[in-house]
Amino acid sequence: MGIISSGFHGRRQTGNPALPPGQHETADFPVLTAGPAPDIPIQDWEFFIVTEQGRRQVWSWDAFMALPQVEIRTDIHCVTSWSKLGTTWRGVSLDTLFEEVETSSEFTTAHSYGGYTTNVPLQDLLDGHAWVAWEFDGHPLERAHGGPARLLVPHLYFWKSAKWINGIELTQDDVPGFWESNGYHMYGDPWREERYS
Ligand SMILES: Nc1nc2c(c(=O)[nH]1)N[C@H]1C(S)=C(S)[C@@H](COP(=O)(O)O)O[C@H]1N2
Ligand SMILES: [Mo]
Repeated sequence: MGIISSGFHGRRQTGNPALPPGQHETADFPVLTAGPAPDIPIQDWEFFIVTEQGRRQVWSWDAFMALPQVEIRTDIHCVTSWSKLGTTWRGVSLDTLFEEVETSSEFTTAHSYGGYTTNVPLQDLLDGHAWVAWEFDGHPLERAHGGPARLLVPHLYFWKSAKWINGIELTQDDVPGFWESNGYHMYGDPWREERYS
């Protein structure tokens, strides 16, 4: 038996195997927002999931906080080429939020307060791949970074992690969101450098 080694190492090595191609590590946490940051008081905050049939589930902040909370340690990758390694978050798994949702849709649109949207296939939100996160590095998520809570889908470029998340809409088709309508890739896998379409 030979060792399978060649063939998958054609890409330029960055030196750090945790860094996807074309990315560099940053220690700080840049803020990237199109437009002003909305201000959502916790008493007004809610999170919804609406199915293609129009069935709607809604959580208040208290109901959301009563759900099982998990700690997430993950790397994040922004399409503008910075990556931040080993970030820690706390929040609720989308698996928990989708527990009672019945759907035959394969696609979703994440909706943010302020109007930002981004499309993510349903399977990329499930099986431990995505969270609604409200704590970063042991502190409540700063408003500039999406507080009170943001979507966290760290295996895709960070524009998919919608800040100030308000809810998830299940859609029949893959509908481009804000950046996807402006030339960003429909899927956004950093390991395949799916930056622009
Ligand atoms: N609601 C909303 N979410 C958003 C954005 C935005 O403009 N509005 N920008 C996206 C982009 S392009 C990136 S790179 C990340 C940046 O998150 P950060 O500001 O916490 O670094 O948020 C994403 N989520
Ligand atoms: Mo971005």
